Amino acid sequence: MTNMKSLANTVFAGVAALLLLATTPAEAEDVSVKIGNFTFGPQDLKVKSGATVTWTNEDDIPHTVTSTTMAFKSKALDSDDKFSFTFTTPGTYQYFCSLHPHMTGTIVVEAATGSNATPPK
Ligand SMILES: [Cu+2]
Repeated sequence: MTNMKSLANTVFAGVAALLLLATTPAEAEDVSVKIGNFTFGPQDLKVKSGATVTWTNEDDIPHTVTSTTMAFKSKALDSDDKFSFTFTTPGTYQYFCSLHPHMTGTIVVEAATGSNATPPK
């Protein structure tokens, strides 16, 4: 009978672990934006709250990632330099390159609640 009880405990632990997995909020996304040819790509990006966006400069001249509200601001990124920012507050974040202000991009951060937070296109 001891074995049965131990088996039951093992099964219970397994079920508990599965439940924990199922109820843990979705893993925060990691999203990449490439900077190339004087363009942020994708230029308009929609992410869930908690997502970390990483910009990589693939141009051979420096660029920056500068929020219009100064919510975030990179240093001048040389080739292959990266800049990351984690968006924890829903909203629309517009940014540009302070060296080439015609380079612009937008990050839309949505609340990370429910699986239907993103309406189908
Ligand atoms: Cu630039």
